[in-house]
Amino acid sequence: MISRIDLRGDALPKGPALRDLLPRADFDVSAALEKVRPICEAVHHRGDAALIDFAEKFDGVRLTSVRVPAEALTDALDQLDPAVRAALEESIRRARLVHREQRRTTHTTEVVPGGTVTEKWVPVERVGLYAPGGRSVYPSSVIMNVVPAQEAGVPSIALASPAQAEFDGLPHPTILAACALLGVDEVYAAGGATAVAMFAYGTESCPPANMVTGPGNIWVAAAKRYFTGLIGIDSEAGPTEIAVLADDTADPAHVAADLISQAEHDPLAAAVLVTDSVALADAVEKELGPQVEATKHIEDRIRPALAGRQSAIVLVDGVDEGLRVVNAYGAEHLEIQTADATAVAERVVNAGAVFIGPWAPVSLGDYAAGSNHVLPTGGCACHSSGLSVQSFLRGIHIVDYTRDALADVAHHVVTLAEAEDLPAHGAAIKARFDWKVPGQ
Ligand code: HSO
Ligand code: ZN
Repeated sequence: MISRIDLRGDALPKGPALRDLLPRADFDVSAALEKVRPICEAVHHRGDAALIDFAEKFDGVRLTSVRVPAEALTDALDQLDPAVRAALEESIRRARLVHREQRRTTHTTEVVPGGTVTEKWVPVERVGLYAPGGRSVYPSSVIMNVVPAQEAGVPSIALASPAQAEFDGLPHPTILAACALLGVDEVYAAGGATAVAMFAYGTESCPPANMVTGPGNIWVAAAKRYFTGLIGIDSEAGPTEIAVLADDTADPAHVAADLISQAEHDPLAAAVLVTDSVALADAVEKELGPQVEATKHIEDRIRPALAGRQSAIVLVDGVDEGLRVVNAYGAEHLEIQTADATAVAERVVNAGAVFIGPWAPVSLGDYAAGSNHVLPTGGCACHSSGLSVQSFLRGIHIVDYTRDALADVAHHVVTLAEAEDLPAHGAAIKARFDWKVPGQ
């Protein structure tokens, strides 16, 4: 069901070649780009009318309005199962605890007497959040997007999620209820690339946003790439990934359950076990069979995900070699299930989020650890972080120099301007000192 990659002994390459040996899903965003272009153009030119036509075509329902009426949000919350409501509230509470501490304070550096640089953190003014529908209706992702935006102080937050034919063209009721719980009242029924285009360009009913965040399929990722430069994005999220670094102290039943938990998302989801224990590899593989049988999304997602080229059991000589592998892979989620897991986790440098030991499975982080579950995929953990308050802030440098402080450094500025053959830069300094630059 799952392939093996044997990187024991000399099979483990020393340098960057290692990354090429590791499994990864085919997720070709550039190929999808051409397909989303006409959709984005139609939304640009025809606004709401295009959104309504696309909802009919893709979601099978004719909308009377793209904006979701306020009563639909309160109705959804009233009808929400109380246990689901309690779980969402606890998830929100924990996420707020963590994200609140990510706020940044304004900081002033006195570079020289009379010369200061202040870094002021300003939230993005308007953000459009996307919550998928269809295969993945995740109110938890609404929380993971809204909470950091709110804690960052974003003044205008709107959310889009696909129209659902079975709910009269409204987004899924649990998505609406999550919005109501979070105090987000500006919600649109728009899906995939059309939703990203709606936020990027704005339409009659939806003002444009400065930034779009949120998970989605390849069309959402392609639309985000299409608009890069016009709007900010979080990341081009690809299929979810779990890597587990485990030794013979790990419980194979737990490791198998955790691998399956993320394979459940998508046939392209990646489940990777890195271990120095052949006994554990065999035991996990044995566990996978009955555990997969006992769960729900077997044929459409879990089996293809585990059997796909993106998933594997990787055999290594020891935990040190395993660390090299997981650092080269840069998993979205990385579990450390080894002896002294805390010390091993300290040596991880590339991962979206790290889960330490037997009591911190990825599912906990998906819903209720307090951590964010919008994380870099496809190896992007090597250069990017998950969604946080920081994602919604801009740091603005404010430069404040007195005459004396400028005079003090003027000759250096003029010298560098001349070295770069930009004399007008130097002239802007000289003009302030009657063309006589002190120190020259
Ligand atoms: N594991 C997904 C998030 C999620 N899981 C939502 C359940 N619902 C990507 O981090
Ligand atoms: Zn998940």
